[in-house]
Amino acid sequence: MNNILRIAIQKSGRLSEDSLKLIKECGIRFDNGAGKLKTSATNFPAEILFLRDDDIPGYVEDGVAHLGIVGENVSEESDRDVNTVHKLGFSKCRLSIGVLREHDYSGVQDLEGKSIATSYPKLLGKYLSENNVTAQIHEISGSVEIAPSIGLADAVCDIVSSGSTLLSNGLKEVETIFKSEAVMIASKHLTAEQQQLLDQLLFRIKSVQVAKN
Ligand code: PRT
Ligand code: ZN
Repeated sequence: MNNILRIAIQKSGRLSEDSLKLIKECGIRFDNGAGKLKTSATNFPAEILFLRDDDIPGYVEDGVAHLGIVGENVSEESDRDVNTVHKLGFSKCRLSIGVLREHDYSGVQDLEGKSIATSYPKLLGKYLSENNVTAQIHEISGSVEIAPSIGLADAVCDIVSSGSTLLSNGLKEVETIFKSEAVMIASKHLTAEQQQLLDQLLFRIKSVQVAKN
């Protein structure tokens, strides 16, 4: 167990395909039969765990997984004690604040005393306190963008990629508080063998990235 790497990736979602592709491009072969939650690589001492992205930082902190691929937004929000070892360049997005389009917004101070719906209370709280703004953070787990139009909150703080979800909910993007992409995170308690395997893997990942640029 001390000389294999357990790599946690998202089971199904926006990170899954690119995470699998990256591992395959590194020359690591494995059977990912449908519905499997764990699989072993056939030509590298590694196991792949398929998890919900939100669970990955905790598994890596606990050392149940040695490595994980996750959005920086999720890793930062989780506040888990892990090392971010490499940026992977896919699933780029941003965490932004949006307000109703008709709202006459002139700056972050306009959020004072307002309520903001988000699934990212820690990152939002940090941003607000850095900007000396006191606002009420309303934590909800999904469909955040609907909150202003149904009167649940004055503003939202959510992940934006193309911006079309904000637009179709009558919102405009007014502040970007965090820029994100997929990252590789690692446990702080790797054995010397695992660290060596991680170094090999990172070398392969960097070679793949260089070949693409
Ligand atoms: O089931 P599980 O918990 O594993 O997955 P999930 O549903 O929590 O996450 P998933 O698969 O939706 O996203 C995984 C990661 O992809 C996120 O943590 C981000 O790092 C990254 N990512 C990149 C995005 C987006 N782009 C994105 N557009 N995550 C979410 N969105 C959503 C956003 O929440 C909003 O509802 O898409 C909508 C906005 O998109 P645009 O293009 O309309 O602006
Ligand atoms: Zn999730």
